[in-house]
Amino acid sequence: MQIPTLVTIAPSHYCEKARWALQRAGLPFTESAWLPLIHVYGVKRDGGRRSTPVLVLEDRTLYDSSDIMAWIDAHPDSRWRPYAAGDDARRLEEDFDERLGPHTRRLAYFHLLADKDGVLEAANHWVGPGRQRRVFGALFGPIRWAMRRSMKIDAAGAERSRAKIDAVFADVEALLADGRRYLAGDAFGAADLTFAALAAPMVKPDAYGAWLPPMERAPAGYQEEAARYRETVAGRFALRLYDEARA
Ligand SMILES: N[C@@H](CCC(=O)N[C@@H](CS)C(=O)NCC(=O)O)C(=O)O
Repeated sequence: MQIPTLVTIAPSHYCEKARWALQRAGLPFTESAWLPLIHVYGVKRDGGRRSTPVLVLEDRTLYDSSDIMAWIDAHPDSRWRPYAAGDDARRLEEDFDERLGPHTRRLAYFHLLADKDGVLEAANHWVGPGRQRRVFGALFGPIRWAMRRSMKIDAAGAERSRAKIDAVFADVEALLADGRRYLAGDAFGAADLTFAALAAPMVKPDAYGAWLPPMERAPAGYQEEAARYRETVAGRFALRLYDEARA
C-alpha cells in the first residue's frame, strides 16, 4: 500500500494542523515540503490545486485540513479520534479555521517578512539548501511583494488581524473559565489541536512541527507581540496543549 504524501508549505500552520493530526493518529505519511509561492509548482505536480495542505492517497486526494481530519477520524488504524466530542469539536474547528488562522498568519508574516535574512535562514531549515531554496532566495523580493499583496499584509491589515485574534482568544478564555481541560469533551480533540496549531504563529511553541527562529533572534515587534499572546489564558492553553500532546 502506498504511503500518503502530505504536500505542505513547510511553515504553514494549516499544514501543521494536518501534520500534527496525522502524527497524533500514528498514521504514516511522507511530507513534500515547499516554500511559499514555489509551492504552486509542487502542489500542482503532486496532484493538488494551489492551497495546502494536500493529502495524496492511493485512491483520491484531500485538499483541506478538515477533510484530512475527517479521514483520520474514520481511519481504522487511527490511534486518535479527533471528533470523539461530536459536533462541538467540528463547530469549533471550523470557527478557528475561519476566524483565527488567516489572522495569526497575517500578523506573524507582518513582522517576520521584514527580516529577509531571518526568512532565508528559516528556509534552509524548512527545505534544505538545494535548488528550491536557491530559487526562493533569488526571487525573494517579488515573492515577498506577492505575499504581502495577496494576504493584505500591511500595518492596517495587522491591526485588523490583532483585533480578530484577540476576539478568538477571549472566546477561548470564556470557554475555559469553567475549569475544563479541553475545549470540547473530556479528551484532546480536533478543536484543541486546531486552536493550538492555528494560534502557534503568535505563541511560538517549542514543539511546532516546522523550524521557527529562536525568540531572541526574531524581529523586536514579533517578540513583543508574541510575548503578550503567550501570557494570555488562551495562549497559555495553546502552549500547554503543545507540551502535552505534541510528541
Ligand atoms: N481551509 C484551508 C486553508 C488552507 C490555507 O489557507 N493554506 C495556505 C497556507 S497557510 C495556502 O496554502 N496558501 C497558499 C495558496 O493558497 O496559494 C485548510 O484548512 O486546509
